[in-house]
This record gives sequence, structure tokens and C-alpha cells, in this order.
Amino acid sequence: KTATGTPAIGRTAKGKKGNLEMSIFLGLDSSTQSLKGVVIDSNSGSILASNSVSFGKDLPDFNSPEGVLPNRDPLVKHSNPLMWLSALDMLLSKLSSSGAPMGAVRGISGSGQQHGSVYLSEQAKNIFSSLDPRIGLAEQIAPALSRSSSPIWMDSSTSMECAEISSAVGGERLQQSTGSPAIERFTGPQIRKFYKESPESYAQTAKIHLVSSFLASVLSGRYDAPIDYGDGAGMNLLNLKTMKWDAEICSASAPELMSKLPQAVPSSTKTGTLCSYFSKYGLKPGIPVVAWSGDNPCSLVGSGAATQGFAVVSLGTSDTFFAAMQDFKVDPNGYGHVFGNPAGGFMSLICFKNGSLAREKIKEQYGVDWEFFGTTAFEKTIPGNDGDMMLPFFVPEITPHVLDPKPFYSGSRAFCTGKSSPEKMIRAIVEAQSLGMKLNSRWIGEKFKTIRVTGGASRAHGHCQVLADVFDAEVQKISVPDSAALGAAMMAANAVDGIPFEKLASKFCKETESIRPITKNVETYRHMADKFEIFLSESVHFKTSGNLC
Ligand code: XUL
Repeated sequence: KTATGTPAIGRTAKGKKGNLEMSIFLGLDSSTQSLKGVVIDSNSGSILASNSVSFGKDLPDFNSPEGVLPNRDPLVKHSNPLMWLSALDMLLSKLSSSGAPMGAVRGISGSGQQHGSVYLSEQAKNIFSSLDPRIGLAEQIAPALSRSSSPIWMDSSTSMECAEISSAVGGERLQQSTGSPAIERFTGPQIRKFYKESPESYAQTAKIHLVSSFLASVLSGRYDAPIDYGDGAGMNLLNLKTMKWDAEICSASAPELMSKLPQAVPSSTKTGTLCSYFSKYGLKPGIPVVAWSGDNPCSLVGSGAATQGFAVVSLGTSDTFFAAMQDFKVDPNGYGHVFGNPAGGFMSLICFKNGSLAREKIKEQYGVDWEFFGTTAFEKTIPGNDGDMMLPFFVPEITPHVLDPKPFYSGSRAFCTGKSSPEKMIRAIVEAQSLGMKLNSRWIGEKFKTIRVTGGASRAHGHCQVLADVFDAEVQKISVPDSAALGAAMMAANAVDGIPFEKLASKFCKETESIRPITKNVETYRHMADKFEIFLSESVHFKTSGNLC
């Protein structure tokens, strides 16, 4: 395993490692706060190089410390798409100068934060097909944008548009066809808002991309690279029965929308070839660019769960729970989603916005370090937290729907009045996040025996034990530094060389640690789950004062 920024480990770029022929692929991951890249050898199952660019730290000129532009309205969350382009130049340059075997890369794919959209004008066609290697991507592509900012998945400002689309199409029909009811952060409602607020700019828009298909377009020097089924399903526009854009839903969202969308294709599609701009980083022009997908579908692959019955819990900026789906099924409560599984078929997904965002808030509030947060706090407290519970709604929440966020507390007076210890508050937030996942994943109708954990917070043993006990499942850690970037690289290997996902998973996604459920704790959480459900429902649905002590 190479640490971020370390060069390829003593391998030549000629594609040989000892006697073994190497088969090298590059996976990129454009997430909310950073762009990461990983170079893999699909034969040996090794990671040859990895690197990353932090939007806040490495690109301070974009004024987006957490990858998001400041906005007075807390429901509006946009990013500057030019920032993602500057990051792409910077990342490839870092990889190349650190000695990664760029010349041996045989295919590229990528992962994008889901739902975010990029708007291109007619000019984009020429600009994308004639990128000049002497000039940076951001500078060249700026004139191709018909909208200067991109709404991203954290945006919750489209309630009105969701209601309009639902009433035009019918809520049930929308959910049964697209796998989700109208959702604020999904691309269709976001496009509708843009059309309503800026009809002229909307009219000047020739192509609307997801973050994933936008970056795939840049790599392949074409302005209209397709959108894959995995990420396309997060738009409220793709009909999952026909796997085509749904004409009725598209026209209920915005006029002539169908003609502005790139083609929808299976994730394994080679959507283009690398354009000559990128040869300055040592990459070979003409190698296949494989359809990019969303970060969650890519993570499903990179966690080794695309073809096996594992559920995956990703503890990142947002927390997500997802799994390959046996039969197409929608969430009657409307919080869960159905996306395309890059390995074929579908995947379920439930997203919680108050993931690391909320954990960081508590960590900062109490001035503790991650060691305390991840381990010590759990040694000093007991499962069930003596009946003290919280709901960590620090930012607007998606699951359940909370647009006016505030944390809720229940239990002892000391706890509810904030006079309790940091360790109790930490256990409370982790128990709430885990119980919330359990409750909101019931609709999938499967008892998962194994849960794989990824993301920064998955290093915390205490958090993993709570998950194992709440789900009564074995929690497995895997030796994967970034499951979305790895998943993207595996998707490239699958599409270019036809290597089955099972085979790739057995090489790259090995279990490194297993945390088993403790029977006594499982019982504690079984009882607590009922109380938690009532607490959640009273707090959110009846909008109490925020303190149920
Ligand atoms: C999923 C979701 C987030 C983003 C950012 O629906 O909104 O997980 O993909 O990671």
C-alpha cells in the first residue's frame, strides 16, 4: 500500500513487475472535499500509486474550504466546477511527478459525488475537442459553462420544484419509475430550479452533466460523454424499468430537457478515448475512458460488495448504507433510493447528511481528539448509554427529512442540558447514527450477516462495535484507502480486460479485521431501537421543542 503522495513502489513504467505482466488502470474520485487518484495493477492486486488534492487546502483561491461555495442561504450548496478541473490538472501532475507509471495506464474510469450537475453551452463542443496542453483546463473550459456554479448533493433548496414535479407526474409513478420520490438534491429538481430562476441561461445550455460524466467528457475531449446507470439513477429522470430517460418526467422537470442530457449507458461502457491534452502527464492518448459512475456505486465495487451479499457502511462526509439489490424495490417511507449497480442490476442506498459533519461538530465542541472519539469514549461508557439518546441534526438532514436542523436530546437532565461528559455525547451520536441506519434500511428486507465499513471514521473501533451490535452482524474492515477511487479503477479493469468483479474483489478488497456482535449488546440495542424509533418520530414528525427529557 502506498501512502498518499508516495511514488510507485520501485516498479518500472514499462509494465513489468518481475516476470509478471502488469495491467495498469487509473481510478479517480472527485468527491465533495477532494480529488483522489489511485493506480492499480489488476494482475498482482497491488496499488502502485495514489495521490490526492484537497480543494480547501490545495486550491484556496476557489474560496471553498470544504469544497462548497459560501452562501447566505443554508439550504443552497454549490461548488465551482472549475475547481474540479484545476484539481484534475494538479492531481495528474502530482501522480506523474511522484513516479506513478502513467505511460503504462491502459484505461481510466472515475467516481463523482452524486447528483451534482454541470451546465455546458453550445461552445463546449469545440472547446472540449481542441484542448490545448499549454493552458490549464479551468481556463480553457470556463467559457464553455452556461452556469458558473454547480448545485451539489448537499443542496436542499428545491422543495418547491420537488412538489411541482411530483404533482405533474404523480409521486408513486415517479418513485416506481426512477427508484426515488422527488428528492431535493437530485438532479431533475435542481435543473427545474435553474430553468425557473434563469430561463435564458437554461435555454443556452446544450448539455447537462453529472460531476461524473462532466469529468469523463473532459478526459475524452468530447462535450457529451454518456452518464452511466449507476449515477444516472440519482437524477429523478432515468426510468429504471426501460433504462432510458423518461420523456414524461423530463418534460415535467424542464422544457427540452431530454435533448440536453447525454446518453444513458451501462457502467461498463467505454465512452471515449483519452484526448491528447493529457499526454503532458505521461498518459497515452487513445487509451479507453470507461464511463464514470457515482461515488456510492463505485464504492460498492471498491468494497467488494457489487456481487456479494454484503451491506456497506461508508462513514464519510455523509454516511451512507448500501448493498447490491436482489429485486427492484422502493422504500415506502421515501428515504431510500435505488441506483444502478455497476456490476449489473441495482443497488439500494440510504444517505445521511449528518455523518462526519456531525461527528466533527461534537469533537470540536468537546475539544477531544479522534483517538478519544473512536475508542476511549466507548471504553468509558456502556451500550445503551444509560438511556441517554440524541438525534444529531446539525445540518439539514436527508434521512429523515429535517430542513430546520437542531439536535434533539432524550434521557437524564444532565445529558439534555449539555452537562454530561464528552464520552456520553460521543456514544450517543454514534448510537443514533447506527440505529438510524438500522431503522431506515429495514425496507430493503434483507438481514445482512456481514457489513463492510469504509470511509475515514471506519477506523474507529468503538463505532464499528456499535454497528456490529446494532445490526447483529459481523463488521469487516477492508484494506482499501479510498473505496470509490479503487472501485473506479476496478471498473476500468473490468471494462477494458473483462476481468470479473469477483476476481478483482478477491485481489483488492480483502478483509483485514472482523468485529463480531456481542450477544448482550445486541439485546440492549434491540430494546433501544424501539425507544429510538419513538424518539425520532416524536422529534421529527411532531416537531417538539428539541428536548424530550
Ligand atoms: C448519495 C449522496 C451522497 C453523495 C456524496 O445519494 O447524496 O452520498 O454521493 O458522497
